[in-house]
Amino acid sequence: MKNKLLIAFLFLCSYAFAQQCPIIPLPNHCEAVAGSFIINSSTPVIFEKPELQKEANYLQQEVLKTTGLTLSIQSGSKLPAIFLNITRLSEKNSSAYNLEIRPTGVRISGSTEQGVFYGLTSLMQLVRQSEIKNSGVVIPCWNIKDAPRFQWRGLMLDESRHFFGTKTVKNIIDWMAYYKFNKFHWHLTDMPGWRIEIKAYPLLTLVGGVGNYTDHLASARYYTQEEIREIVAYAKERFIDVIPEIDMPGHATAANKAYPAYSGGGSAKFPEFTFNPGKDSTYLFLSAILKETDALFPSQMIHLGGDEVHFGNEKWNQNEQVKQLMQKNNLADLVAVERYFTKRMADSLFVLNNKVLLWDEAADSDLPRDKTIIFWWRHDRPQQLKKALDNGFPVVMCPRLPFYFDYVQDSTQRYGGRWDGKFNPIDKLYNFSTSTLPIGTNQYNQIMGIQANLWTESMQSKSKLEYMLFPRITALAEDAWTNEDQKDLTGFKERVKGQLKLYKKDDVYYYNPFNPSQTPEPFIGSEL
Ligand code: TNX
Repeated sequence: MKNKLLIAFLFLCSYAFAQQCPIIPLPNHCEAVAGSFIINSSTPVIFEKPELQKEANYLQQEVLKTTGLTLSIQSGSKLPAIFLNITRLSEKNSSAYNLEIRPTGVRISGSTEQGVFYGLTSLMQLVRQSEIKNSGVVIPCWNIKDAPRFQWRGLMLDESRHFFGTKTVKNIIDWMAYYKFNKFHWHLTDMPGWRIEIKAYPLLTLVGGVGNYTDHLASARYYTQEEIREIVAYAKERFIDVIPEIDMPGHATAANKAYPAYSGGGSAKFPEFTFNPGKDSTYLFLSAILKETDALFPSQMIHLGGDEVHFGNEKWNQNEQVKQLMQKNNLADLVAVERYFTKRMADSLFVLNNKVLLWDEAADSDLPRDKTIIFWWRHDRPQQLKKALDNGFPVVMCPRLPFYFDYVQDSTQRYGGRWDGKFNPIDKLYNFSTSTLPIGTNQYNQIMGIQANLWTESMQSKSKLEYMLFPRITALAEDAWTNEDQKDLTGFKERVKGQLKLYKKDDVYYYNPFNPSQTPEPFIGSEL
């Protein structure tokens, strides 16, 4: 009797477990329905609005890539089939979608193409986690109604410190799409290297592209404008905007190596770190760079950095041109000079109808609220978040703890950052909550969303990059997409286990939080 009860209990448990929605980020409504749907090579994809042809084709390609099955696009309404449609959903969010899977067919609807795309992504997550049998891929039936919590679901990649190249970037974009991210912030210029081709100033890449964080003599690596266009188009097909960052007036060392005429000097630790804010020609030089950058990125936003200028602006004090600028414009100190510089550069973006994006050093600037976005990164200074919000700016949250992916994820790891001994394990990332932050009840609409930053000082190789990104990207996705009251760490961890299998299949060098010794930390020679 006891045994029978136990068996019945275990059966019920496994049933309940099987009913857990395996999708990441967890949809906001996910209900199991009896039965399953079989996708095989005779399952047609039928799109009911002509603008969905691209999405239908994307589904064909993804299914082929991951299962080997060849779906065809058909018209009509014959079942079984996968239907894609645009209809007005009750949910107002333009990224909302419904995904209904029944034994007789699959229906994905969204109010926009983007919504339909997210429905497809959820379907693909189910496909990838289902067994492929002779009859095809058998996916359980679900009724999903979903919409994102935040409109900014971002990841930043630093390619100045180390350069990874088109193939790796496309691969990251694929995973971003898989987890419903929509902003790729591309940090293309900094101290070790300048990585974006600018036709008006070829030395930026020919000279400024030489070297990286661990080898200052490494041959020049950078993206040509053609490669950038290719990556931007690839991201666009996946509803991801690419936002370039051209860091100024600090972190400018690589540019200054190429064009020393515009350098404002640096410090002993950070030589040639700044641009010269006292020279008109600096503004002309940088504006020309931004004009070419704007033409490459249809996102109509450029991140101008603006961080850590005090690391290397001490020479401004002795610079005659800066002194004159201060006198002429009544600038009391170097912070005022920095602000003057940022305002002038922001103006050259506004002329191009671009928004200016800046790190939280600009939280109390007087830039226009409707054309500026502040990135709160200094977790130890929540007042910067508060200031930005009180000043009316939209804010993207990426505090170092827990959103810096260059920080290690467990206590035994040797290569990567820490803050005061603290670091960023996946649980902490998952448990991030806005409720403890200084956000007024009427300020939540200014929070655009969340982003993690992959600074790459400690990432020389693709495997190290992947090790830092996977599986933390899943927790980030859920922070950005799923409503806070839906989150559940235990269920999340079960879902992550399903993702680790995919990483293995796809040759992704992930960190295994459940068995860290399984995938050892990649060696970073230069840090020893
Ligand atoms: C701070 S975040 C930086 C980066 C570094 C990072 C390392 C920010 C705006 N600046 O330049 O790569 O810390 O964790």
